[in-house]
Amino acid sequence: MPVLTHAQSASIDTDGDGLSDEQETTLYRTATHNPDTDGDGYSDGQEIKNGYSPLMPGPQSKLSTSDTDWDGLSDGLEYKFKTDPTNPDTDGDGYSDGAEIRNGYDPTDKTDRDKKLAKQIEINLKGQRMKKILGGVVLAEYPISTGKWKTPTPKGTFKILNKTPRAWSKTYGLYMPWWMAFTRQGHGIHELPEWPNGYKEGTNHLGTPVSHGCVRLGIGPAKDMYDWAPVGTPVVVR
Ligand SMILES: [Ca+2]
Ligand SMILES: [Ca+2]
Ligand SMILES: [Ca+2]
Ligand SMILES: [Ca+2]
Repeated sequence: MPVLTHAQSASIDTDGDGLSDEQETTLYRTATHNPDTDGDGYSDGQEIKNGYSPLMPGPQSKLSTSDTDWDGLSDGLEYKFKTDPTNPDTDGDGYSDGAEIRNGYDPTDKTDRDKKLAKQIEINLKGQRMKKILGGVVLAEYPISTGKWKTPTPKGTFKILNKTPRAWSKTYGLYMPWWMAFTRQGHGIHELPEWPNGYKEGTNHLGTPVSHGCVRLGIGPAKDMYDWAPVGTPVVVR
């Protein structure tokens, strides 16, 4: 038998399902000698390509929602974090993969159970979207409203400077729930503002730049980001 180079062995696909043996063994945790691991009539390769889990049968088994090992982390995110979707505690440290990701820890480091993954907030002005990123993996993406053209949100790399659950803007006379400042000039991330008479800005503004330079989030995402991002988290605006 001829000796194969690494590149050749990485491309071997014994069961012809479109995923190499190496991918099946080290990443997807599917069978290398069975093209349809979950037996639902769709090959492992087809399922990955179309966003379905090759480990869970049926048309409801989307990568984004299927959780084969019930550890709180979807099969799709397990693949992105390179954890084992069939083992609830990949690094065997007593904390489930889902709990580690929720709390910002590395679920694959066997030697250091306290190793954290880097958090980052990415703001896309053109797309009016915010990304919640942990260890280079996008955990969530939310619609936002940034500064209108007269008062634009500044581009650049910043960080969360301070946080307060319900800030008051003296300049504009409004409340800014779940406030996180990221410039010294008063730019921050917060929930859709509320006026003292009880009026709250409508969610229809999300996706359109209408603010005075701040980054507005909807009800739910604003608190999610507030609870998730500690002071010091990098904020990249582009
Ligand atoms: Ca294969
Ligand atoms: Ca299948
Ligand atoms: Ca899982
Ligand atoms: Ca663990």
